[in-house]
Amino acid sequence: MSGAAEAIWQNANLATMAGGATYGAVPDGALAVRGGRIAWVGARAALPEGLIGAETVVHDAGGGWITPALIDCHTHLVFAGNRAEEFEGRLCGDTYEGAARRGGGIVSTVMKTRAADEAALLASARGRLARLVAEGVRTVEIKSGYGLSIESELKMLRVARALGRESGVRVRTSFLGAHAVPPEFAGRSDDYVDLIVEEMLPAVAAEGLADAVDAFAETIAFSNAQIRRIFEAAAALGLPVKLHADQLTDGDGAAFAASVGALSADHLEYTSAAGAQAMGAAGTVAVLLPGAYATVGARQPPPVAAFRAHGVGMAVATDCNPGSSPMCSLLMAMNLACALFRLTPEEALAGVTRQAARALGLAGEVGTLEVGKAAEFAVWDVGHPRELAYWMGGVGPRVVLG
Ligand code: DI6
Ligand code: FE
Repeated sequence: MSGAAEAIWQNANLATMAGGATYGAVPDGALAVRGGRIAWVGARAALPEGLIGAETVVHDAGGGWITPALIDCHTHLVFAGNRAEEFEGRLCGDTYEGAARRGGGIVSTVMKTRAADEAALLASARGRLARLVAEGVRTVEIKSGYGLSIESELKMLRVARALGRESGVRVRTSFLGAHAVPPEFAGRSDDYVDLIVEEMLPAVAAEGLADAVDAFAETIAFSNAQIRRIFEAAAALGLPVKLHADQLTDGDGAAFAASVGALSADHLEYTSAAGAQAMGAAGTVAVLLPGAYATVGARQPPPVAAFRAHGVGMAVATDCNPGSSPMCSLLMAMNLACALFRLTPEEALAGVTRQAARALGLAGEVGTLEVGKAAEFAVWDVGHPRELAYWMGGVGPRVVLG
């Protein structure tokens, strides 16, 4: 610690999410910021005098709660059009897989996304990002996967990067070329995997457009053997991997993700106890997506008890996408994770802070209120942090820093 802080926040309760007490709570705490980093955090009574200088701006948090800024670690934020018709169809007896098999589903969004230019994609995603930001989100993961051709995948990722630049939000991109088999490769999924490995991934990496590589392991998408090839190519390029696993069927996706050291395995409704155990041993984070669970009308929640038993960190995210989760509210995702998956409100808040940071490989940078981390936090006018998961949306933070 050297010199006075630029800013100090006090008259606040801190939910540091850094362990120790429940919520890592520090009642009547103080938080000091220097050079965009958290310089000091703790009980106000213990605040070192030297931190307050002539230039230090002292903020009054009004007795509210300060949490780390929220992190949405799984979104498909960039896409064109919407699929309200498909939603309606499901309510009249259709299924998510049925629509996909008939050329609807992901492929119908692919057609619209291919036809849209960067400006149009940017404009529609900008609105969705703004809704997340209004809830205190400062880090968002954005996947490609509605292009499924070299040019269109690059286009999506460029839009994601542009969104980060223009908004100041930390955007982490994931290349999801293996999201669906594009129509021109129907019946030739291995050839499409060749294209991903030999051309798409190298082009994406050459432009520095991906921070990670993702894939959809599912009977209607790609096999673990196909995805292994993609993940080997990712590893050769130094890119971490994550996996859409066991969403609609148990494809042994969790254990597969763990075996390749994936940062996260996501969805996981059909994951077995053995899969949860493998994830625990590997340190792979379980990303729970209750918006998708609710929207596709799934019946089996992810094995939360097994995740707890095996020490698997659980993140919570919106999965914002036009098909299975048309949701732009991370607070709503927290509420649904509690209501539908029985997470505790503390687990839900950890799921959008500390665990979400781990799922993105950003645990050293964001996700908790700890000295040295980025000074990105939100001030909430709530009496207790459990209210963030309790309200069904609508509790925006008063201030978001960072
Ligand atoms: N699983 C999902 O829930 C999303 N992608 C995936 O692999 C759905 C994407 C969509 O339906 O457009
Ligand atoms: Fe997804």
